[in-house]
Amino acid sequence: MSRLVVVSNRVAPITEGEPAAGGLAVGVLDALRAEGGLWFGWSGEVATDAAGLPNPGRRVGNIDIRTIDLSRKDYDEFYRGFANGTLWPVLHYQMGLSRFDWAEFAGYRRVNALFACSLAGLLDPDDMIWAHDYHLLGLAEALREAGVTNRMGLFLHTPFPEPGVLMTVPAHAALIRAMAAFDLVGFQTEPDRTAFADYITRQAGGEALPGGHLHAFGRGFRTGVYPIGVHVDEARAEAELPANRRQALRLRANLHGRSLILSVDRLDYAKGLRQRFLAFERFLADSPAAHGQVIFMQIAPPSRSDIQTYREIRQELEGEAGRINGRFADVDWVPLRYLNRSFPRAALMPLYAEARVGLVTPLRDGMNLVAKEYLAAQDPEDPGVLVLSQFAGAARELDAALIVNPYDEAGIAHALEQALAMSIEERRGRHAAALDVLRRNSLDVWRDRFVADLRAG
Ligand code: ADQ
Repeated sequence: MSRLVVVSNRVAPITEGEPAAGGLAVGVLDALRAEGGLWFGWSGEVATDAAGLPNPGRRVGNIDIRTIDLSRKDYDEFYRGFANGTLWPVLHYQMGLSRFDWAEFAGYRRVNALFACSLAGLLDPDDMIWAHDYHLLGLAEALREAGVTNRMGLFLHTPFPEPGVLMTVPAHAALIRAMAAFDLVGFQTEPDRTAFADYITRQAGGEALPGGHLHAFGRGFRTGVYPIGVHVDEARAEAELPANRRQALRLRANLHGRSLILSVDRLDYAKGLRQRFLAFERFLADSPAAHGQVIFMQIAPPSRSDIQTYREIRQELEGEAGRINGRFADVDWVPLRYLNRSFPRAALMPLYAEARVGLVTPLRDGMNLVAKEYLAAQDPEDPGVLVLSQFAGAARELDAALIVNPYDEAGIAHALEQALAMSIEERRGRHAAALDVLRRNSLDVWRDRFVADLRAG
């Protein structure tokens, strides 16, 4: 059987026997552990003498790991610049936060070509290449230019926006042409796939054929929908494991029987944290009976903090948290706890299980694994309620959640009231329905379907 070669921007620092952090890392590791293979990507190091040559390899279990370093210019133009300053906001419909610079786009293409050239020397003829996410939209095109003819697939973890939104990126045509060099392009949801196909047919003169096949730029390729999932039973087992529950037990003791609303996100403007804080303020204003009875805890470790918009959102949230607490806190109750820190994934699961409400309200999200982890971690006999943004990919599957518009403060406030008052019968019913979906679309199913489709051609 052909070897699986996974390419992602970062190779997660993994240690044998320990779980990986983050959605992409968990999914990728899982895919590789199942049949072994090679994981290739950026080391995370910015080196002054980066020559694009792979660093010495290492092996973890049945996985070979190869990395390259980036230069400061690569990092600035590719990572901070086009990938996270231009593409990320547009992919999340936040065009106002996007900036564009042709030099940065050239840097993006240069780093994709650097990945391709370094990887080409490590490939066997029948290796199957699986690229991940918005950093590597140009990888297949660059590999083909380097003479590589292997099968190549891309899975996009983010949303894919409608053509009119994508076209706010001046380099949109070159980007789409590059994506069409893959043999298989996978999306989280059908609307994402349709938006891409719309661009191909309406803007690129291409043709859509049955079965997700597209024809454009003189070649045929396939698209598909592969919603990423979680290991359902593992999440519940982690939630129950005494070794993971230290923080959760401290939290429970400190809640004194109050109900907990919990949100967990990377600190990112696409996650809708500011709007969520304002919705919680609205809830407190509308529900005096909840004062002293409910605590909202937001866990949000900083990410990409060398990008200006990320520094701004952090400052803004600190201001809002202080203001809301100043307005409502009492001598023995602080309504909003804002934690700017990360937790080991295993410790998150028992925290989810403590929460009466999981509040997940991104403005846009490819999938949102926190929503799925929250449900998977619940005690089925006494489960909490998920309040979920209609603009998270997960909302396509989880209609058993209370679905809200993340821009509607009053609507979220109302959903919080409804969740906190929900009967145990209704909570059990919704939770059981959601778990059925999570099991059907587990992380294993995601991996197996993508790999099978890529292999099938
Ligand atoms: P993210 O934007 O990072 O992922 P998400 O899907 O929620 O968002 O995954 C975050 C992962 O990181 C979860 O597994 C969560 O447990 C973990 N995490 C979050 N906050 C944490 C904290 N404070 N401490 C420790 N761990 C934390 C991108 C896309 C998503 C898509 C995933 C996977 O933006 O839309 O669902 O990839 O495809």
